[in-house]
Amino acid sequence: ALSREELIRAVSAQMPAKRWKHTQGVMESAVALAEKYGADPEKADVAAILHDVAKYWPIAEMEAIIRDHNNRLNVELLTHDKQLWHSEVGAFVAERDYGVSDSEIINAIRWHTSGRVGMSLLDKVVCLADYIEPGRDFPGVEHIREQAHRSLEEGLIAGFDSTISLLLSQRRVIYPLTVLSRNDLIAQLK
Ligand code: DGI
Ligand code: FE
Ligand code: FE
Ligand code: FE
Repeated sequence: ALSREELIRAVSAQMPAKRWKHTQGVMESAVALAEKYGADPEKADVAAILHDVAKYWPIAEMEAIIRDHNNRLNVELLTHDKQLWHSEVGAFVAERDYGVSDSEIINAIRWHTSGRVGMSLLDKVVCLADYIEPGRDFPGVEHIREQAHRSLEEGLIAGFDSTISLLLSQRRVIYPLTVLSRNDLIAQLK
């Protein structure tokens, strides 16, 4: 397996400097959330390093990976927004190209954009860190940060609400799992 330094070098080489800066922010926030909420900080760190590894891959390459591995990957994603593909492909390449064998880490990468029903503790930490990392400055991020102090679930509900609101305002298609994940988090608070 690669050392952490080798992993960082390989991943950072696949993205522009601003995306690597975002990734470093997610690493910092994911480790902090893991420590606060009792997840494994080392797993949070590795998942954060790799979460956007495929973000700048050519669309055709992402599509080819999903099609060629349709026994394991969700081909239905190809009928949805291309923005949703990089997490599925990222999880696959983390395992294939970077030797990550821990299924908790693979799942946290896979579900970091949409969430899923029954998110694991590590899924929640990485998905929320992606919203609140120090470099994020979209409207409403402060509210998500405040909710993140209360609980992972409150933070993520605020995060998914902001994504869904943005998609609504832009008249874009909402991936149904994003809504199901948000509803499931509300159910978990009851
Ligand atoms: O990769 P990042 O930019 O760090 O963040 P991310 O993996 O959460 O991806 C965010 C992008 O994905 C953003 O452009 C909105 C889009 N997205 C997230 N959920 C949905 C979605 N797009 C559609 N169409 N539907 C969704 O439910
Ligand atoms: Fe992402
Ligand atoms: Fe996200
Ligand atoms: Fe990200």
